[in-house]
Amino acid sequence: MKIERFDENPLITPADVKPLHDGYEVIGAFNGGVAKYKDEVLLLLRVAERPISEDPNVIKAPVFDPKTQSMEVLAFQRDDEEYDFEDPRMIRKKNKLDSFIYLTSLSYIRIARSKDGHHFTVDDQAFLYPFNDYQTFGIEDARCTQIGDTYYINFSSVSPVGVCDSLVSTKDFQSYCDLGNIFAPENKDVLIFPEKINNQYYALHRPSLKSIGNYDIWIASSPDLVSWGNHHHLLGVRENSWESGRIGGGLVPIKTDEGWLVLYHGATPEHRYCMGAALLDLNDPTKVIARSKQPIMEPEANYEKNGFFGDVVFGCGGIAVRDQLTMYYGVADTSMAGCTFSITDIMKQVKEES
Ligand code: MAN
Repeated sequence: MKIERFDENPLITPADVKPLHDGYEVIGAFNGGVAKYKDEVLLLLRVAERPISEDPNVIKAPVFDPKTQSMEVLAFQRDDEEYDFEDPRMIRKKNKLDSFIYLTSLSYIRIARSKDGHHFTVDDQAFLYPFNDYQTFGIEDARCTQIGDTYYINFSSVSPVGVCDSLVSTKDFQSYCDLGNIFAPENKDVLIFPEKINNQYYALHRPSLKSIGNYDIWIASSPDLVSWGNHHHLLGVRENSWESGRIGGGLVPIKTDEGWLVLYHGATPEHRYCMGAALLDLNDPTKVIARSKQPIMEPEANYEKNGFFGDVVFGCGGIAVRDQLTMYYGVADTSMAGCTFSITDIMKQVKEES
């Protein structure tokens, strides 16, 4: 697969973003949703801030209280026998390693704007900051779907009651209308299709199952973008492969003559994240026409392999113009990068390998 990574990569790094809070540092500006708005490309960045810890043996966890609009910071000793600190993203209990109890940073959504798609300026303020009790641990990984002149932005809301997927709409990227939680916990990686199909809206989603089943991609439909039903299992993880641990929707589906092209992420149980592609039927996206066996992109560049959480390429949006797809993607849970693909090349790989 021919991929042209931008010469300017990484396009946005934590050093380009000023923390909103005194005593905090920005450790990530990544996994940004993408919108074309007027004559600009907007990236809806996930900015992760954490309280600065002067002592390497002290690990801090920020928790936001939307009622008082204040942050509480909890502190843990690294040698505390009760907790596990191995994954830098989270704090877990040693006797319950399959889930976390706190995150080590708080994420929210901040907009970066660009006229040429390569050079971005990051807004001074947040666009979406935790605003309810489902978001006390943060807001993460936005995707943006334009339908008419309205932009629908969905994202993960993280709190002690789980990770759910929430939706807001905007027409100007200044103010927004809250449309509530659209998928209950645990659910992530929701991609809303950019138009109705047979009079229904469609979305891909990724329930995270605990008792049986895998981290697979499902599809649902809705009459109004808020109530979702008609759930079908769509794509499963593949054993002994680059996508054996989990898969989840990446870029908002792209309409082509041959079907809906979906770029998704797949990871190993060791959390190496690549991008894969699948083609869904234009008139019935619950039907998979083809799916690539090999990833279409793997972490190769230094900025993709090394960072806060290395070996991650994580696309949340793109812009397709004729045959060229520009993908903006998070690298190593740290920064943003950009690259281009030929849609014909992706289609060729998807169809050849199915
Ligand atoms: C995973 C990772 C983290 C994220 C949490 C909560 O562990 O994607 O980056 O903060 O889930 O969503």
